[in-house]
Amino acid sequence: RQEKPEEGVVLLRQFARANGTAMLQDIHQITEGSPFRHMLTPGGYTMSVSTSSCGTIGWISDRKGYRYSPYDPETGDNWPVMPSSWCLLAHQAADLAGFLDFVPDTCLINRYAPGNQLSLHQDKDEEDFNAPIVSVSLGLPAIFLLGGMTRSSRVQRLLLTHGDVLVFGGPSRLRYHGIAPVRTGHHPATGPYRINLTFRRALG
Ligand code: MD5
Ligand code: FE
Repeated sequence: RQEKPEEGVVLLRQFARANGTAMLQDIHQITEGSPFRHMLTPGGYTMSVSTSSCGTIGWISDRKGYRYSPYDPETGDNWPVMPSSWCLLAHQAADLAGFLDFVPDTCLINRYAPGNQLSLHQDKDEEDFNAPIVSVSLGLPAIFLLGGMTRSSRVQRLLLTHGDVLVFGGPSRLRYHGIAPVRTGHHPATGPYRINLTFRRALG
């Protein structure tokens, strides 16, 4: 099942479903090394979403700004290695969406508790906007807000459920997007959480 809500946006419903349980086991192991934490925004606010990362570099935020770092500021160590099965899944999803040769160097792991949201923003901390971004949703459902090229553009709402994969690239790489507040619930795979894996190429 493949939907194309906009040019450069491909929704592969249930593409990661069969990998879900194994990916969640990997997430437990990765977050033993680099635990989930609430990043501080440059404006001094604490993000409601908890994050961790794996790969050769990881996304961080603090009073100094948003950027990528080769080590986890909480542990002082390198980020955990990205499982090769994750890299392959992201590569295959990008391929199906028409973005060939995608090799992610980082995966941001976002954990949403009930009520957590992500307000409209663009992902522009990466060096090369030609590479797509692949997003894997696990656990509780959420409403994804797909905006346009300006903050005031019309927003489409897409329901994302366990196993859904979204690919953003080309003319949609810099769209505004966000997540509406996650509703309280229980999912057999994740309990009270929604987890999103965001595969990116941070370094050119
Ligand atoms: C999430 N995470 O569900 C989303 C999935 C983030 C974030 O937004 O920055 O951690 S990634 C959605 C995305 C990425 C890049 C471009 C576009 C959407 N887009 O053009 O719509 O936790
Ligand atoms: Fe984003």
